[in-house]
Amino acid sequence: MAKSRYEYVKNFERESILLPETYIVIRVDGRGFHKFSSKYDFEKPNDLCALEVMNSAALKLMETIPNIIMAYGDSDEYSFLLQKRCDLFERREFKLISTFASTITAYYQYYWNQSFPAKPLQPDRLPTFDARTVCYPTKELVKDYFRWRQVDCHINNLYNTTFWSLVKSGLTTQEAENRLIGTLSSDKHEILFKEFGINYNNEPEIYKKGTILVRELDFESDVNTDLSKRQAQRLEKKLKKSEIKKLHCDIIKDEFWDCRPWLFS
Ligand code: DGT
Ligand code: MG
Ligand code: MG
Ligand code: MG
Ligand code: MG
Repeated sequence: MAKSRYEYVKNFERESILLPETYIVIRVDGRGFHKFSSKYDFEKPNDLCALEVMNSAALKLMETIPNIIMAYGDSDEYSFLLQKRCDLFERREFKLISTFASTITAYYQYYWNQSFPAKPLQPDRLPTFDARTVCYPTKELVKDYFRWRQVDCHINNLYNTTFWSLVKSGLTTQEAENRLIGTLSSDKHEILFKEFGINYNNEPEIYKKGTILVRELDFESDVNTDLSKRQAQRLEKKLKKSEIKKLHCDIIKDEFWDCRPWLFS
């Protein structure tokens, strides 16, 4: 087709191509979920049903994009790991982040309507998500990224569990906040145990550890980091057919990673 005289405006477009041979992590996060959770009356500190809406949306996104090898989420956020050799959208950053943000938003709304028929979404506060990408050049950095998110989940959950126990026992939110200033993790464990009979270690794993979605293969699958082109294609096929498991386990220790070499193939 002949070019129109207006075609030149395309020259003003800008592209950002993510570094090749690096692990791309895309994190989506709910916009203004502090207000969203209060408008739709989330249970405090954790609303299991709302967390499952997030998990379902993330799982669906992962099913539609086979390049996502694992994901980790808690609260209103989810991080997705793409394979090192991933060529989705030719690694165009804006295309990736806009697709992830809009797809998670669409699925979140879909599953919300399924899970909360009694709480229809109102146009003055709809759930929407932002997204960002980070490229990590090494396995160790990727592991530390996910460890960072899980530690964050743990710190927030311990704080929130203690905070809301204090508030539910009669303190104002300001009083509860003051009570927790300067407390260590061990102090919060003690407040929970001594004042509320709660052993934090027995709290549900989904709250303490967040949720991991991971494509599973048998450990025996011959996976190493230097696959030939044919081996890589075979692994790709296997991964596409593999089951996506939902876990609430520790990803800080090496064990999770050591058992799953295909995450870095
Ligand atoms: P942002 O991300 O900068 O647009 O602002 P927010 O308000 O989304 O802040 P963020 O993402 O740092 O924190 C997530 C908020 O969502 C936080 O205020 C707690 C709330 N939230 C998330 N999950 C739950 C839940 O299960 N129950 C309750 N009560 N609140 C939750
Ligand atoms: Mg934020
Ligand atoms: Mg948020
Ligand atoms: Mg957040
Ligand atoms: Mg188009």
